[in-house]
Amino acid sequence: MRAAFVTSAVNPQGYPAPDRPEIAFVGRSNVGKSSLLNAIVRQKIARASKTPGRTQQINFFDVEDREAAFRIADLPGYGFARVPTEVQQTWPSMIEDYLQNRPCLRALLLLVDLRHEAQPADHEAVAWLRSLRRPIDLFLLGTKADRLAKAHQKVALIRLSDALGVPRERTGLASAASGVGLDAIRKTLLEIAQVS
Ligand SMILES: Nc1nc2c(ncn2[C@@H]2O[C@H](COP(=O)(O)OP(=O)(O)O)[C@@H](O)[C@H]2O)c(=O)[nH]1
Ligand SMILES: [Mg+2]
Repeated sequence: MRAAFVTSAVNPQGYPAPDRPEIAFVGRSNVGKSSLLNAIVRQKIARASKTPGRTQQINFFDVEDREAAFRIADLPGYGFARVPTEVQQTWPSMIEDYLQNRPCLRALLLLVDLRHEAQPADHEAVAWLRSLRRPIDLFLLGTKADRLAKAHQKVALIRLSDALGVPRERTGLASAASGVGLDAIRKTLLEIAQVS
């Protein structure tokens, strides 16, 4: 799998042409989106930030593999209290516009920290994603799995799956640090990209 940064955009005019299947990563700020993306493609393409909540644009990355080409959209994190109010108010309309109207969007990967219960912001995000005019496949990834003992990882994932109402076959463990779950995620991404 090879990946390259394409562009950052704050509105539809800035999006790349919708010329390949797109998969969006969503989740709370600091949940590990950028780190996971880097780990999946084994490259440092997304910046993992020390100042959470700063990325208020959509970052697009093209990914090529022998079997498929697709694009990952790294959406701004939600639910981080330290984001300036002004910014907090601008992201929902930008994200809503993206989710409602992006023609090549195939699936959403919702990232939730495996160590914690689903937060109110995660519940809100799921409810909101389910209220979109068009249904978009939703997958749930429990991130930073390395922080839990192996015996607890699956239990925590099932708890998140039940809490957020995402079927278990659409959930997975993820750790950028230990590599847990990465092969399964790569396989899922390729499957999504290959469905015509
Ligand atoms: N232990 C552990 N820490 C992680 C993992 N992924 C990310 N982090 C840390 O979590 C913080 C936020 O990561 P980042 O990728 O920037 O999250 P984002 O805001 O969702 O893009 C950083 O300090 C990362 O080093 C992981 O798999 N395991
Ligand atoms: Mg990030």
